[in-house]
Amino acid sequence: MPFKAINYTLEDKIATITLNRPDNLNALDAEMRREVMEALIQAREDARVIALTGTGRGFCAGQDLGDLSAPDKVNLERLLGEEYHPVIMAIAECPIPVISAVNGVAAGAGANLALAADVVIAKRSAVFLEAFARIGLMPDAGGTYWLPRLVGRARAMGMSLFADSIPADTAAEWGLIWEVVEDELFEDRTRELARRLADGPTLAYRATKKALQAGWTNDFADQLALEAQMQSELSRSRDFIEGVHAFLSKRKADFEGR
Ligand code: LHQ
Repeated sequence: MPFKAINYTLEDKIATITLNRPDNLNALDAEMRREVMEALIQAREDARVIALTGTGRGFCAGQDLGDLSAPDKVNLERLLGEEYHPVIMAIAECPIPVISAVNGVAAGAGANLALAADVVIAKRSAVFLEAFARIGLMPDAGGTYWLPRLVGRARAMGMSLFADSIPADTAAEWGLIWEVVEDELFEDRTRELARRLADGPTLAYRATKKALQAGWTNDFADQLALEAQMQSELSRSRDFIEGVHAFLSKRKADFEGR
């Protein structure tokens, strides 16, 4: 598929989407949003895991501000609803795991794009900033949803109001992200985690994502019922039978995602 603003590669069931406008820290323009969406749809068919990363020293600097020369004339509700939300939802509801491999600064909608993924890892030199207040806006693209859930109200509020850069180490300490990786080991570690997920029990991962998401709003009894129902479905999968047999035979399971 010919992409311009991103690169898309598929290697042994690992799809990698690389934001590729390094001169402006991979800021999101309309073309990039469209291409990321197309690549996510493609990857869901092709792969068992998706890695999202960026070229150069940035992961993503959020909205391309160069496209907002008359900011007050832009219909932001339409822009967000039609061009950002489908991408964010496609990541959050993706049936296969999505890893954000944050290779550098992640700002504004770029930070929140990263946070929509299931696993977020970052180079030690990377930073996260809810840059919105710097330009007179509030967090969008899912920020007001994820931030308090991930780091609690105090830190969510601080990140949003002060709009300071949060180093990757602090982000991990706060629970904003899963892991910090030394810069020189970053690509290898991304591949290693992607490999593990691609070899993992795809159906169980899909159910885990759904159940964890439902848990934000369900009460405890409903959540227990949901777990029992989904677990019962998984118990009829080939992967469950294989997992138990592999354990009893002391060998690595060969999960097929069925
Ligand atoms: C950029 C950008 C950028 C264009 C760096 N655009 N060129 C959604 C819907 C609609 C409207 C509004 O909002 C949203 C959601 C949002 O995402 S709003 C938030 C938008 N993002 C920002 O406000 C972040 C803007 N960028 C920055 O604050 C800095 O660039 C950060 C802190 C990310 C990095 O700082 P530095 O490491 O010092 O790099 P730099 O500022 O020198 O940037 C490098 C180049 O990238 C530079 O271009 P140049 O030609 O001078 O080398 C920047 O102009 C360009 N760039 N972000 N969002």
